[in-house]
Amino acid sequence: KKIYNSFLERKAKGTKSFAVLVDPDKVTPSGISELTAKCTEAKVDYLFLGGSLVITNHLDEVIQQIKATCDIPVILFPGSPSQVSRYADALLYLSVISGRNAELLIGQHVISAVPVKKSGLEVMSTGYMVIDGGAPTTVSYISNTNPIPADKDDIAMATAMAGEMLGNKVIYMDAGSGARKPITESMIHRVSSQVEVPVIVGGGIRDAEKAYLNCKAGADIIVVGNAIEKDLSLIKEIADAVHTAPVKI
Ligand code: 1GP
Repeated sequence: KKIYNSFLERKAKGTKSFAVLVDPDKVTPSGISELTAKCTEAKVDYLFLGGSLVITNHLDEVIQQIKATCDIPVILFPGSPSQVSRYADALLYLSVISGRNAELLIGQHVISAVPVKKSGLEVMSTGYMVIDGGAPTTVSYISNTNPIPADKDDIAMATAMAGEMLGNKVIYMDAGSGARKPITESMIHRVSSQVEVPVIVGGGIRDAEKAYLNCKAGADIIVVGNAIEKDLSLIKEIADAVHTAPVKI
C-alpha cells in the first residue's frame, strides 16, 4: 500500500499534495517528456491518468513513457473499466457516491474485479462525489447522475461521511474537468472536517490562489488538468502554493 501510505503520511504531517491530471487523449510523445520534466522540476507529487471519455487506446504506452521520463507515481483515475493498466502504480477504485446509478456504485466494479485484481495494482477504494460546477460537465453527462448542488454543503458532508463509513479510503470531490465554477472552500471545509480519510479536490481550478485556498479549507490533494494543458507554467506556481499551504483554517 505504498501510495495510500504516502497519502496518510503526508496528511499526518500536514503536507498538502499536488496531482497533475493527464488526459490520455490529449498527450503526444513529445508533450509527455515536456510535461514530466516540468512536473519533476516543480516537485509534483502524483500524476493522475484518465478521464470520463478516453477515446484513444494507448494508455499502456502513455504510462510507459511517463515512467521512462520521471519518477512521479502514476495513479489511474478511470472513467471506465477499460482504463486499467498494470504499468501504473495505483488505481482509484471509484464509486460514484454522489449519484444513484447502480452501475457506477457496483456494476462496473463486478465487471472489472478480476482484471483489476490480476493487474497487481494498488487499489484505493474511493468515494467519488461529483459537485455541480455551474454547467453540465462530461462526468455528469457520461455518469448519468445528478451532481450534488454547489451550495449544499450538508449533503456533501453526509455523502462523504457515508462513503467513509462504507469503507472508502479516500474521498474525491470533483466539480468535473473544465468546470466553470470550482468547489467552494466552504464545502471543502465542511467535508474535510467530518471525515478522517484523505480528501482529493479537483475540477475547474485555474490558479495557484484557488489551490492554496482549497488546501487551507482542508483539501489534502489538489488535482489540476485543464488549466495546465493550456499553460504549463502553472505547474510550478500551483505546486509551490500547495506545498506552502497551512494545515487548516
Ligand atoms: C477532473 O478533477 C479533475 O476530474 C480536474 O479538473 O481538468 O478542470 O482541472 P480540471
